[in-house]
Amino acid sequence: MPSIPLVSANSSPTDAIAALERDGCVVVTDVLAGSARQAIARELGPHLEKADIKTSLNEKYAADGGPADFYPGNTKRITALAAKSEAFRALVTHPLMLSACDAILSPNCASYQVHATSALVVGPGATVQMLHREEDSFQFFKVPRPNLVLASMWAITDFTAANGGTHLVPGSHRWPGDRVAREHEVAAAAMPAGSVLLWMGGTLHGAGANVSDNWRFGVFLSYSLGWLRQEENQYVDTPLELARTMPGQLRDLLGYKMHSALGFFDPGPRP
Ligand SMILES: O=C(O)CCC(=O)C(=O)O
Repeated sequence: MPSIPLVSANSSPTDAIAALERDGCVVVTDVLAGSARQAIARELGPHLEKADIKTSLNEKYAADGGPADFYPGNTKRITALAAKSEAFRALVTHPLMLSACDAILSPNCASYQVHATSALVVGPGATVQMLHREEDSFQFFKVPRPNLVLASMWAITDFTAANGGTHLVPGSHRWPGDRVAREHEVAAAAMPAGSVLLWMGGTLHGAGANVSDNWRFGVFLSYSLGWLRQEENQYVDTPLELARTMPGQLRDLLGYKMHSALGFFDPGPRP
């Protein structure tokens, strides 16, 4: 089985970025303190309690012509995390993420933005998710695509090969579109709580099956080039009234910022 490079938060971000560019994925340990994890879990808890444990979405998607194994059951998914959790917002502007985005995305844009957010809580009995690429929404670019998206998964609980730790195919960010991953090319992200897994938008990945008795709690956060359509509609999920209360850097990253001529708006009469 291939392995996912592991670096400590104490080393320079350039080590993590070099591994990310080389292998398409990297785990950085000790990034998120216990207090921050608890705050995220506390703030998202009431939303997760109300969330469906998706059991039948695969059937629905297959009936609609979608992939048959994108939404394995026994998984809770909630989105709009920037609106739901103040502790989550600190992840969006985390220096490690900004360094990685500067290296991976900035060469292709004037500024990058949040692409999508979600809490992905994989329960016992969940089956394996199909491998996919974060950049698959951008079908008009042929694989391997230019760097469009950078993704991350923050371990709120431990991730193991048994509890649904994310599957990744190291090196697949450079593969041609018709190359299919074989079983021995897939690695499971085993990482202690407080770690963050980063992967390139072109890296094949998917949630693992959970054959343990524990829930795997991860927080997903991705970024894209500022001239692309965001995967999650941040203007709906973080409406202007809420965005106005946020620090400028966070608000800009959520998309309340122009990219060259894109995204102008009528600010209304000046006071
Ligand atoms: O939960 C995971 O580990 C990965 C989930 C994922 O890639 C997705 O739902 O698109």
